[in-house]
Amino acid sequence: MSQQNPNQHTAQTKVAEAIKTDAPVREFFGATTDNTVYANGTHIIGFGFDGTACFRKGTRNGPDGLRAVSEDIESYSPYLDADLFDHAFYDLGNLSLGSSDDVEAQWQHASDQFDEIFQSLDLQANNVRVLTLGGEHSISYAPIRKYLQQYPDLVLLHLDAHADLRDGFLGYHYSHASIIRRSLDHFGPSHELIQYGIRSGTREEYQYMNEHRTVRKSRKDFLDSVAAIADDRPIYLTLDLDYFDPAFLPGTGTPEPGGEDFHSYVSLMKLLRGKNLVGADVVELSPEIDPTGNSDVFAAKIVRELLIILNEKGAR
Ligand SMILES: [Mn+2]
Repeated sequence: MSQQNPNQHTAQTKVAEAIKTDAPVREFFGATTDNTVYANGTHIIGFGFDGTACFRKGTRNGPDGLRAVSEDIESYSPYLDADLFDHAFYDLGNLSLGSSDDVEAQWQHASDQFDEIFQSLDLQANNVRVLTLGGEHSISYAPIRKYLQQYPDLVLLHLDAHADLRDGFLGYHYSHASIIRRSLDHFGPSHELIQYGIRSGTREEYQYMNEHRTVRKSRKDFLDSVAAIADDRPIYLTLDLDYFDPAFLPGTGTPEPGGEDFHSYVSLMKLLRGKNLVGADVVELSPEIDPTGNSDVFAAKIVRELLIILNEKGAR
């Protein structure tokens, strides 16, 4: 089944060029792929990097794994009673890792490319939303930093099994285990961090979360916190797929038992729909770890719901 988005040419105000990305193997859900950033549009970009992964790799193929299964799942979401094809969205392809064998150089190359595309672009004025697909969690650094710079009152929602607050890990300053810590380096006085799903970390990470009250410890507390965010306050979601229980989504590098299910995610999406979600990333899908392919399908549906919500913001 090949899907085509009938609305793919409706939002045509070009605001930036993204000419240097590698072309995607397949576009996501029939999105337009002409390496152009459009005003009032949601843009997918792949950052398939797994260099600092400590346990099991394979997230390098996450973006293309998602694109591959997107052809075979419905564009209509019964949870939101909305169709992905109600609005235009774009697939900018995959950032290039460059030609170096050094993993830090690869990460830097692709991060620089992300910066190059979006650096001079005012996301807010042009109503441009970016959904970055990983890759391991370290890839979120460039998009989160960009969003923190653009939105001085941004709420960073962090869904993950891991606290990711280490000050570097296994010698990597920008490790997948440090991504939230590195994001905090760019926090201003009105930024806010809300973490949920965390069930693994060091004593120091837990001390930090408890002291700064960043972590929500029950689903109800978490959903209440999201509901309490002012409707127009910008929200960025960074979603590590190991947030979900490995029984549902085993295809991830660092699985932790005791995770969330799809229904709790739907509850969050219904809440976020009434809020001002401005960008997101979905990371840590490793297609090769789950040969059944179920994890890819699960993750593609996670991305579909997010895309629908981001798209609706463009339609306002
Ligand atoms: Mn994690």
